[in-house]
Amino acid sequence: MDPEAAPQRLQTIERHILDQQERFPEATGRLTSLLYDIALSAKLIARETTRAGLANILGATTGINVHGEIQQKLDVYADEVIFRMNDHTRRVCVMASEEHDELRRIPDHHQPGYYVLIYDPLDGSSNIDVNASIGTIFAIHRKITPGNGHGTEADVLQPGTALVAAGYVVYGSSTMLVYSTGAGVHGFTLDTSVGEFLLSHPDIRIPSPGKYYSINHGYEREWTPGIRTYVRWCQAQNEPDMQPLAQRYIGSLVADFHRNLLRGGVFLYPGSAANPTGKLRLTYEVQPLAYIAAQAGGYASDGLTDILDLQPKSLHQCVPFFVGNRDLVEQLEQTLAEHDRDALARYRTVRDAV
Ligand code: AHM
Ligand code: MG
Repeated sequence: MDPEAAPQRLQTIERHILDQQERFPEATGRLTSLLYDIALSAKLIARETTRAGLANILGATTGINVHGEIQQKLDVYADEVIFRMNDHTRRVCVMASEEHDELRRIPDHHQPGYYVLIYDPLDGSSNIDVNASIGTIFAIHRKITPGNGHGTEADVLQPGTALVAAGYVVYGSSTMLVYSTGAGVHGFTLDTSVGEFLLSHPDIRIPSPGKYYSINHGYEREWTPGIRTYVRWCQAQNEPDMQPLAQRYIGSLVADFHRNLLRGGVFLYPGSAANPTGKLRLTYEVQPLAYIAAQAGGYASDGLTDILDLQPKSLHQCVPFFVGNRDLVEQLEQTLAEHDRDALARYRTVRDAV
């Protein structure tokens, strides 16, 4: 074999996480190992998602999850893989998942650790049967309650500013893991022939100007005047000198977010008059993606407040979610402030109710 054909510089995710850890001389390696276990879970999930049809694993179980949605078999599989990968390592004190109403306790015969792991095991799972991209989202906090015991709700319900790390995996035309520990955003592509995530997108910055706006147009009749005005602005309806943004919406949050992160743009999942908090969940969908966006130079808001500053009230709490290039999201906040004063006040009341 020609030695010239060897790759110039290969960095595995393990090596990269270890290098990041060296920034913290006091680090014990527990976070590094936890991230590595998440990467390993992602490989197992990717193995199943890529052969979903072949393995006859497609289709729904008879289970209904806490949100009343039919669980897909792969949801259940992904949920269990992540839990079992982390329930005995002494690194995690409690877990929480989209698929479970309550916190997931570390089994009594294992010792709880120092970190809190919150995850959406397989987001966008209604896309599985049509072979569109789906994703896993994860968020990691430190335990803040005293003692070495099990984590509690207080450990799970922390603001995004307290995140230690967050990321996502997108199972698409290839499998990519994107994560941050607060020193930029780094993306890795799974090389299935060697079974390793290799650094493919170092130090991702959201490009400017943004290219896309992403919203479900099917709900247009539910939109507030502010959202209508903003979408018309994205389309440059009244701005002859502005280049319109192109519209893209898969309906799979990780995939929509990932595309906009790499190409620039804004993703919107607003509330409606009937449902002012929208659909997306703060702790395991919105906070981690807001953290990644901020680390890549972007910004995320619920229309009123920086997402990272919100104090979650409950595990499955929903908030409106607007994320992308900072200028695009700030423009949205401004438009909502001008056009949606009453709707914002109603939303604020719901959001801030204890
Ligand atoms: P899920 O957690 O049940 O998979 O639902 C979340 C998904 C997101 O991936 C996506 O952004 C959103 O639902 C799409 O919702 P809608 O079909 O209402 O536009
Ligand atoms: Mg989800």
